[in-house]
Order: sequence, then C-alpha cells, then structure tokens
Amino acid sequence: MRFVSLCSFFISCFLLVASLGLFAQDSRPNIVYIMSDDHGYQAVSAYGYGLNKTPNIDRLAKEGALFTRASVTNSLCAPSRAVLLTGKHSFVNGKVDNMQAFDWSQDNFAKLLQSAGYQTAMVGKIHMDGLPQGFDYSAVLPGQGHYYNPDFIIDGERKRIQGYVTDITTDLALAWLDERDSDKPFVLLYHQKAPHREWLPALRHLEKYTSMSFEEPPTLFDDFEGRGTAAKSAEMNLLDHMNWAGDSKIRPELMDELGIEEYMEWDKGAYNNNLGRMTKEQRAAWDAVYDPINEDFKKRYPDMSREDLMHWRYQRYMQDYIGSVASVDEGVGELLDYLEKNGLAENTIVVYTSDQGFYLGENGWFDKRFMYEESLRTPLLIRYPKEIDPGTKIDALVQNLDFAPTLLDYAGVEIPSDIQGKSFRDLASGKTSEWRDAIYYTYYEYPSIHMVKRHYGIRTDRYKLIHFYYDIDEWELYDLEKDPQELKNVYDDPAYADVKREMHKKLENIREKYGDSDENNERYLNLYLEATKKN
Ligand code: SGN
Ligand code: CA
Repeated sequence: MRFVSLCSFFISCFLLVASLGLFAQDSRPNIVYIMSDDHGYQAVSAYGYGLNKTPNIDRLAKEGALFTRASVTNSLCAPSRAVLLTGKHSFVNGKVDNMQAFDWSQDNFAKLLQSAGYQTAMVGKIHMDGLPQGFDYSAVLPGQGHYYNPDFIIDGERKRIQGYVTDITTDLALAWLDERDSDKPFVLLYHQKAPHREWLPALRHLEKYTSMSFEEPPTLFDDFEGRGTAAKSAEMNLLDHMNWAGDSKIRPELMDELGIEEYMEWDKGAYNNNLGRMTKEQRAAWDAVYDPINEDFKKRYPDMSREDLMHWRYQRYMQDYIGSVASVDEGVGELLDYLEKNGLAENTIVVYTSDQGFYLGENGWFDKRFMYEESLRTPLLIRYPKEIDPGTKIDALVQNLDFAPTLLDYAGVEIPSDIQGKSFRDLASGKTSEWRDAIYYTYYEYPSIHMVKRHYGIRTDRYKLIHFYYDIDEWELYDLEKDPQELKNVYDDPAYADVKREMHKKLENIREKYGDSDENNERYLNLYLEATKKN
C-alpha cells in the first residue's frame, strides 16, 4: 500500500513537471536535404544502369523509397534551387535562368520552418547572390565554386578553405550538426558542388577512376535524324563542344603542340584556374596521374579519326565525372553514419537528389537544359523509417516543385496556399497512390552557352509535347512507351493526330493552372536580352 502511494506520488510529480513543459521534447522530425549538382540518375547505382557504385546513396533506397520518374521544372542550376526553396515554378518565383537575380525576400520553406522553431542551415552550393534568407547558418560557395581550396561565404564572410570541396562541404555540415541545439529539430540543406563541370575528382580517387573504362551509350554517335532543329543545333557534343584542357585535362601546352584549338576562349583559362588553385603537393599528386594520360594522348593523337577521338573523349569525360561522384557518395555515407551514431536516424528524413539530370554521352551529349528525359529527370531517394517502408519504389510524376510542401508537411507546418507543388508524403508512405497525371516544364536560357533553345512542354505518363520558340516555332511529340529514348518526333505523324490534339489541350490547361502564358515568355525574354546586353 505504502509502495503504491509512493509510486503514485512520483507519477503525479512526473506528470506535473511534464505538463509544465520541463521535460517537453520536440519530437518533430529532422530533415537532411542532400542535393548534388548535375548528378544524373544514370550514375546512381540504385537506378540500375551499371555505370558505377554509389553504396551510400543506395542505402536510402534500400531503407526507404526510390522515385523512378522524379523531375525538375527547369533543368538549370539556380532556377532549380529557386523552385526547391519556393515550391513555385520559375515564372512565378522569377528566377528563370542563371542570370536573373533571385529575390530572397520572398517566402521560402526554410523561413517557414525557422519561424516554426526549426534550426536551419545551408551548406555548399546555392549559386545565387545575396545572403541566403531563412537560415540560422549558411556556408555557401560563391557562384559555381571551386573544387580545390575553394572559397566559402560563411554567414556572409568570405574565406578560403584548404582541401577538396566535397569533403569540406561534408565537414562543415557535420560541424554544424555537432554545434546545434539538440533540443530543437533541424533542417540541413547539404548541397554538393560535385559532379558539376569541370569534374575534378578528389586526389584519393584519381588513380582508380582514370583507369576505368565505361560502356558507351548506344546513341553516342546520334545523327539526330527524326528530331527537330533544337536538338540539332544544341552545342553539347562531347567531341565538338567540350573543352580540351578545362574538361578533358589536356595540358594547354600539349594542345598548342598538337595544334588543337580552343573551342571556348576560356578552355585553357579554366584548366589554369582550376589547377592553379592547388598547393604544390596537390598539384604533384594530380600531375602524377594526368601526365601519363597526356603522354599517351600525345602519341596516339596523330593517328586518331574523329570516331576514335569521340571514344577517347567519352572515356575521359566519364572517368572524371564518375570519379567526382565517388566523393559525393562518401560524404552521404559520413552523414548517414553521423545520424546513426547520434541516435538521429529514426527521426530524420533524409532526401538525396540533384538540381537536375545530366547527359552522360546519350545523343553524344553532356550538360542538360532540355525537357528530354536524361535532363528532365533527376535522382530522388528518401528515407524516413517512421513512415516509409524499406525498398519502396514510386513511379509517380513528382517534381522538385514538391519539395517545399512535402518538407513542410513532414514538419507539421501549414503549407501556404500559393505554393504550387504538392506534398508527396502520403505517396511515399503508401497511404495513397493518387497523384497528378502531368507535369509542366519551362526553359529560358537562350541564346547562351550550349545553345538550347527556349521551350516549354508537358509530360504525361506516356507522352511528351514540347514547343520550341523564340527564333524557331517547332513542336515535338514523343511516345515514351514506344520510344523511351525520344529519337522520333511523331508530331506530324497522322497516327498520332488524336494524341496530339489531346496533348495540346492538356498543355493549355496546365499552363492555365500554373499561371503561365506567352506573355510571361515575352517578359522573361526581354529581361534576358537586356541583362545579356549589359554583360
Ligand atoms: C557553366 C558550364 C556549363 C553549364 C553552366 C550551368 N560551363 O557555364 O557547361 O551548363 O555552368 O550549369 S563551364 O565551362 O563554365 O563549366 S549550372 O549547373 O550551374 O546551371
Ligand atoms: Ca546543375
């Protein structure tokens, strides 16, 4: 009896203290949003392309969900980031291309989480000017950033940090996690620069990846028959439009010796600038691997046909690209280990994605920008043990437009009504399979590097309709079921007359739904022409 009353006394004390909030634990989930730059889904092994191994990123799919058809609304770096932050299409948030300034004063999901009591941090690449708003802590790269000994802007102050950018970004992220207030939930945006051009892997990866050889995509020598003017006139060819020094790491002096001309006037400059940042020791380790490659190329070059050169450049490209992905994957591993060691794995949502897709030699291309699949789609993996079953696969047409509302939803914060994306929380947990039946896409940065013409379009489960405008007026229609590589434009094929009509109607509706129009295109074109004139 006495024991029981003693117990009930302690229980009442406990309840009293708890109700006063002294024990109150904030159980809202933490969020780690990982985004790399230009990481094509073909180079995430969970997608099954067999190009490389990304065991750490793959863990998210094994222990959570893999989205097979996630995409972006505008396949370019800074616009994609603006869509992530705002949950609104480019023509609404204003950041339509890499040139226009981003208006940080508008709402973003980090600001909303911050006012709801979350600790917020952004580390790595953001590719926008101005101090990131909505973040208690920010350590970002100015512009594109550098691979070796990069500058960082930490809470507004610029300083150079010695080392390799991917590793530094991870270290800064982990240091912030260590210093945070562990009583409050957090959101960490951990944004890698890699594997963005010009693809400089970490020293520890040079040997391994430069000696690898990769299977070529079947369309490496695409002649673009069956496609429109836009694909034919794009400047993304591995042989014709890639820098020899900057990208393929041929020494500028060797270019001169062999009589190879610069395609871009900054070809040699890019090489000198990237390698010029290295310390003596870093440079020596780099040269020890790339000098023999140069020597070998010097011997072979005089006898190489255009075709031989294309094979060579594809391998060179992939070695450095895949080599740069390796450290991104290691960073993800470090982060996941940290969460585990600190008891955070269960209550933390971990997202892995890229700011868009990327061409890894398909159609003979590198870069992105197009509404075609390799560029439109982006890897998306998400782990949240409390709600998402291990090994979940989702084919729904989610977009980067949906991140802001999804993350707000997980955090229990009200989603503002002007957000255009949709939370995919219930889709990920399997509570529902209902989803949108079409996605909308816009692209603006033209005329510019890579010369991908302005376009917009709609993609449904099976079809894609694209309109290229400004200096052409061409429509393309693809049947993704019959032609997943989008090699044959069936817009003028009478067999598709009904599909064409239907897709036009859908396009009109979706443009109206999101508030897009030809007037928007005109307005953004004029802003672009003005901005490019000034530069
Ligand atoms: C640089 C690259 C381009 C790339 C853009 C945009 N050239 O200009 O190849 O398309 O960035 O990329 S480089 O020779 O300077 O590397 S984005 O991801 O930032 O949008
Ligand atoms: Ca990018």
